[in-house]
Formats: sequence, structure tokens, C-alpha cells
Amino acid sequence: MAMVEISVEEIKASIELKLQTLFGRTFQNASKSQIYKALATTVSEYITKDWAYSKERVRKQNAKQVYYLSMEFLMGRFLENNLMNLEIREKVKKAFEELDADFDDIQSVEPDAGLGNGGLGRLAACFLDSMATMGLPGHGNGIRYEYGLFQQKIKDGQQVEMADPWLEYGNVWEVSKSDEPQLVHFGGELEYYHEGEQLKVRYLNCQCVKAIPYDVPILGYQSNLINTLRLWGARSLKPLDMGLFRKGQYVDALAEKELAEVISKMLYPEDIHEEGKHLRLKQQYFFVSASIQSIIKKYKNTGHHLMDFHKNVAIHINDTHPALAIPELMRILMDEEGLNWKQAWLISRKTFAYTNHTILPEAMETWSVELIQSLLPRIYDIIHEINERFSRELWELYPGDWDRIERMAVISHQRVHMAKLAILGSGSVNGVAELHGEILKKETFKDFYEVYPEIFKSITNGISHRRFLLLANEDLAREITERIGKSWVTQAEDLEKLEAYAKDEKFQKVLKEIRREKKKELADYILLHNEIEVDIDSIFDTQVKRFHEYKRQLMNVLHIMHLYNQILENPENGIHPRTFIFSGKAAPGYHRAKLIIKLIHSVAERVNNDKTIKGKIKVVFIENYNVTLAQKIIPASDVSKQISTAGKEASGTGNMKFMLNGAFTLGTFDGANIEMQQAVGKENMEIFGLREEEISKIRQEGSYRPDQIYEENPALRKVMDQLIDGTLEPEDPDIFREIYHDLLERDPYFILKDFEAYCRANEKIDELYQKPEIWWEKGIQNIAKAGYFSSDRTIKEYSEGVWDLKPVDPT
Ligand code: DL6
Repeated sequence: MAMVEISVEEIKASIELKLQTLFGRTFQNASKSQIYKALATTVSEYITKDWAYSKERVRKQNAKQVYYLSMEFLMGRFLENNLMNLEIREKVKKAFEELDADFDDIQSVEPDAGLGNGGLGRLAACFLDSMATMGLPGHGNGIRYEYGLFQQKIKDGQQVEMADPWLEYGNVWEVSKSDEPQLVHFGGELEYYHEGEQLKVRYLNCQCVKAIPYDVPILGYQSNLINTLRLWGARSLKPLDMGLFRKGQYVDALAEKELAEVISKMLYPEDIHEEGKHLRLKQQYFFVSASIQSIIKKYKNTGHHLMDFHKNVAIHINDTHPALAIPELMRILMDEEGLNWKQAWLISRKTFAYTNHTILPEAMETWSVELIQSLLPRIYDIIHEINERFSRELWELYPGDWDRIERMAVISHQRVHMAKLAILGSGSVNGVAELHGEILKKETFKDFYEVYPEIFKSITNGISHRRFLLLANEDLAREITERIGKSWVTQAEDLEKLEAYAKDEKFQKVLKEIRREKKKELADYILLHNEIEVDIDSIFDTQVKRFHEYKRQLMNVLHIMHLYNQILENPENGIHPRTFIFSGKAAPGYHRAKLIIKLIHSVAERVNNDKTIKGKIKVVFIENYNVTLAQKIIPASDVSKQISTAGKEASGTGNMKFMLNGAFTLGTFDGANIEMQQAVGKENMEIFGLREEEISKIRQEGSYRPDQIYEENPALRKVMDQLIDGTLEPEDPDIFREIYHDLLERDPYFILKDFEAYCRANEKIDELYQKPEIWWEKGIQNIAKAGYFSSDRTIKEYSEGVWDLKPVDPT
């Protein structure tokens, strides 16, 4: 549905009517939450009407559809995004003005849908946005977690995790389809038997859980197509065990129900999963089984033959978490639809595509054979068969090469290797940036690349430039449109036309003023939440992302300590004041990452309260990073820090959001930074530090000696010593000792090695910032070259190169 025809008067009338009918209130005596619901319901009704037509249109056109299976969808808020897509944000704001109410206040009632940890989940959300905007029939399938990613509080400088019951007050945007459940089976035993020629299987004594679909409409910008995000909630088949209930054992009577429903209770808060937990495996199978069943059911309703399934359906698996969808599809095609192995395998390989999002070895999912066998006996048998057949093929290819066959086996050392399963079962495997794709081919999946070179690809990530510019930085978006027209909103590459304004003093001034305004808003937020006063004329230097050692927030803090030492030594050293901003969550069990958060707070305490440095530097940690906060912080940032150890960050997407808003990037040769620099030019982005191949070489040689660097660099030595000499935490001087030792003895992320180059890069930023005409020109160049990093481009590559998907005819 394109732009909605609704007047300001109609919006006001609808809100007032909804307040009366839903809550028995007038606008004057309604609560903020009631007003939010009245507005959201108004908008949602407009959407749902067209949703039905949209589905009908896709069905009639017999269009191929893609299903994006993901354990995570980090959606953020829906209301503002939907208003933007319907192009009625201005009118709604006007309506609120006339009602004498603060629209932002009402908007802020909506909780973020935080059904994801970070990059992988947010990417899935951006993809949904792009698919709908581009008229591509593409749907998300995931889990309706009752508890989203934990809320982060900071107490005494330490991260404390609180629950995120985001559904507590209902969710206006979802439609529950409790009359369209799917049944998912766990455990039990298998009984194989013959029916004529065919081998069949029966499941005995298994536990059955009901999967209820909750559908959320996904709008695109100026698009007639409304796609669906289908989130599955777990329900018990039996509401209560009446046998126990009658015996008066009321709590026990509820136990089975709770055991079933716990499956969709909470999102695991680790972005990289080290340990295979029973409940997580249940979550994975629960949602892929429900999804595949409902996809097949819908497909069969079209009347097409199952052998043509892949011509009408593509299924994407977002990292290996949904990889069980492969044996699940095989199971259904063979056990329920009567296809033979060869047919089922052919369809699977033509239907599935798999994206890898990280090469960190600890993130490579494996499950114990014992666990899969007991929880999913039929699925295990299918995986076993896949492995047997594949091993036989390998034997033909590499006779006698047992080492290789063992290395490539899906089942080895009593574990099932999910990435190998995903590669074998898919017709396409991709990395998320050029460098990452190369590493997959050369290292991580080298053996597989040698056998199936044609399926490996790199598809560089992208972001929804609408959410992160049109919505998050409205004033800048307006100024851009005034100069180059509006086409950039749907054709992001048109941002390039801005290049003509890079040297335009007027536009530079506009960008500067808008940034200043955004900095003022962020400064107010910081004052309110952190009680820290920051100078909006200082450089806002930002690192926001999950806390991980490889992302090297630690290097950022060490540099801040160094800068502080320099200012103390030479108070008139002429650096431009800088505000260092951090935000991000650490996995609750990731001790080191949490200690780094504590270190940032200790440094902040020391630096912010030292009057002698006259506020030249400030350090701020903004708690509870989420999509909404990203929309606030990114447009207010002058410098974007993307400083991961080269080779470790698969792509990054935060880097693209900053670029789009005109921030200057200080980064390493890693992930998509490399392509960003290629796009914008060396002079418009500061890249420093070791390259991936240099790091690889040092690692292979085993020649790295961080202690030598410590000895040779007195400034660094001073900073390191301050970690343990009580400078930071006089009451607890040993608190950071483990960091000190690790850096000195191992430094697995090459922080000391890159430290000097990092300091120099920071000095360069300082110099550049003091030359406004150059600084703002670079800002404009960055915006102009950010178009390539729109998820519209990424989705175009997937739809043409992987899914073979075409836009539906909008009429
Ligand atoms: O592809 C999206 C995003 C990348 O931009 C990040 O570089 C990468 O770290 C992230 N990976 C994850 C965890 N992956 N797994 N499993 O979020 O993906």
C-alpha cells in the first residue's frame, strides 16, 4: 500500500474514537499508553485491510516467494517506521500538535521489539524492510520470544541484566492465528515399517507442542506489497493435566504446559553461542519445523507439484541456527509426501541458501549426537544418512584421504556440525562482505569450496537507509531531498548526486548545524540519564556495538587513558575537546566483556571528574543500547569507531549507518570497512593497523611478543601500568589485573600491536576536525557514497543471484 489518504482531522477523530471504544476515555483523561494504542490501532487497521489484498495479489500472480528463517529479528519500534512508510508521519505530528500533545512522548511508550542480539538480527529486519519496499514477496519466520534481549542497567559501573517483558502490555502489530497451529514433535521412539515398496516411519511416545503463528505485517516505503513476519509461539496441547488436577496436585498439573511453553519464553542473550543447550536446540527445531510445515501446506494449496517446490519457494537460513530446516524438509517430503531420497535431496538443495555471519571458531555450532538423537530421532536419522551418502561421495573423490573425509564429515567426534549440514543442503553459501567471503573460501570452508566452488559467494551486507536516515535524521533527509530530489529514498545510489555539494559552503553549514542539533539532543539525553554534562562543540567520537574482545573496545579505552595522560602532562596541547561515547551490551556470561564495561566506567569516573583537564575529554557510557538508541546516537556522531582486529568482523553494519549520516570513520581493514573505503576514497576515511594477511602470518609464525611492545613504548607502558597501580580503582587495585596480564602475555586481538597506529589515526582525526571546510566536505562525501550500502542493493543481489525472485506486479 502506498501513501495513505487520511487527513489530520480524520487521524484525530480516529484516535478519539478508539480511546472511547477501547478504553472508555477521552483524549484529555487517557494515559500515554492508551493514546499510543489508539494511534497504533488506527494505523494497524489501515494496514491489515490491504494486507489481505496483497497476499491475494501474490497468490494470483503465482509469484515465487522467499522465506527468511532467522532465530532473531531485531525490529526496533514499529509505529514510527510504519508512519514513515505510509508517508503520514507529518500529518500525525500535526494532529498531535492540534491536540496539544507531545508526539515523541507518545511514541516513546512503544517498547523496542528486541528479538535479536545484534548484527545478525538487525540485518534480518533491514532485509524485511527492503523486500517489502522493492515489491519482492519475502517473509520472515522466527520465534515470538516473550522476553526479548535483556535490558541493561549499569550499577557501580557494572552491567546488570533485567528482563525485557516487551509483550507485557500487548502488541498492537501482531495478529494471532491460534486456529492455524502446527504440531511439532520431540523425543519418543521411531518405528520403521514397509508400506508396499515404501519405507515408512511412525513416531511413538513423543512430546507434541503446538506452534501458534503470530503474524506481523511488513510494509515497504511507497509499496503496494505487504509481506509477513511470522513469529511462532509455543503452546501446550494440554492446557492442564486433569488427572493430577483432580488429585489436588495443581502445580504439577501445570508442569507439562509450562515445559512446552518455555520454548518461546526467551531469547538467548549470546550473539555467539558457545555451548549447545537443550532448550536452544528445542527452539531451533520448534520454529523451523513449524515454518517448513506451514510453507509446504501453503504451497500445496496452490495445486503445484511438489517436484516444482523450489521453482516457487526459496528458503534462506540466517546462519546455522535454522539449519535443521534442511532435514525437516527432507522428512516431510519423504515421510509425509512420499518422495524418495533422491527427489527430496534435489529439492532441498535447490530450495535452501545459507549465509554465514562469523568465522569465530567458538560460534561454529555443533550439537552432541546424543542430544539430537534423543530429542529429534527422525531428524538425526536423516542427518546420519546425509553424512553417509556424502562420505561415500568423498571417498570417490578422494580415495584413501581419511583425514579430509573426517574433516568434512557432518557427524564427527560424536557431534553434528551444523555449518557442514547447511553447506551440503544448500545451493548457495555466502559471506557478508568481500573479505569475509574470501576467508570462508580460503580457510573456514576451504575443503567444501574445493568440492563445490560454484555455490560460494560474497554478498556485502546493507542497512535500511530509510530507517537510519529518513527516519532517524529527518532534517538532514529533508535537506538532501531539497538538493537532489527524493529518488534516493528508493534508489539509494542516487545519493551520489550529493557529491556535487561536497564543497558547497551552504550545504556544509547545513550539515554542521543539523549535526549540532542532534548532538544537543543527545547531550540532553546524556545529562538526564548519566548526569554528565558534555560539550556539544566537542568531537562526538562513538563506538556502539556488542561488547566483544575482537571489537576492541579495550583499545579505545587504553587510548583514552593515554590521551588523558598527555593532557595532564601538557594541558595546553591544543587537542580539540572530545567526548568518547560507548554503548552496547555484553553477553551475561561473558566475564571479560563485562570487565571492559567496568573499565570504561572507571576511566570515565576518573577523567570526567578531573577539573584540571577542563573538560577536554569526557567519557560516557549510554546504557541499554537498542535500535531506538542507535537512531539517536548515530546522527549525533562525528566519528565512527570500527576498530575490530582485521579478519574478525564479518561485515559490520553499524559502520554503514554512521557513514550514511556523514560521520567520519576511523577503522581497520576489516569486514565492509574495506569496501566503504573503496567507495568513498582513502582521503575520506581513516584506515589503520595490521591487515588480515599480516595478522595471519604473525599467528602462523608464532612470532608475536606483546611484552616487547610494552617495553618499547613508554606511553603505552604507562597506560598499562595504570591498569594495576590503583590509579583507576584505588579500593580494588587488582580488578583489571587479568586484562593487564592477558595483554602482556597473549594479546590475541593484537591491541598492543595496533596501538601506536591507532593513536596516530586519532591524531589525524583531531587535525582534520580543526579544518572545518575539509571536515564537512568529507562528511558530505560519505553520505554521497553510502548508497551502495543500502540493504536494497543487498536484497537485489540475493534476489537475482540466489533466490531467483521477481517483484510482484503492484496493480
Ligand atoms: O551479517 C550481519 C552481522 C555482521 O555485520 C557482523 O560483522 C557479524 O559479527 C554478525 N554476526 C553475528 C553473530 N553471528 N552468528 N552466529 O551477529 O553478523
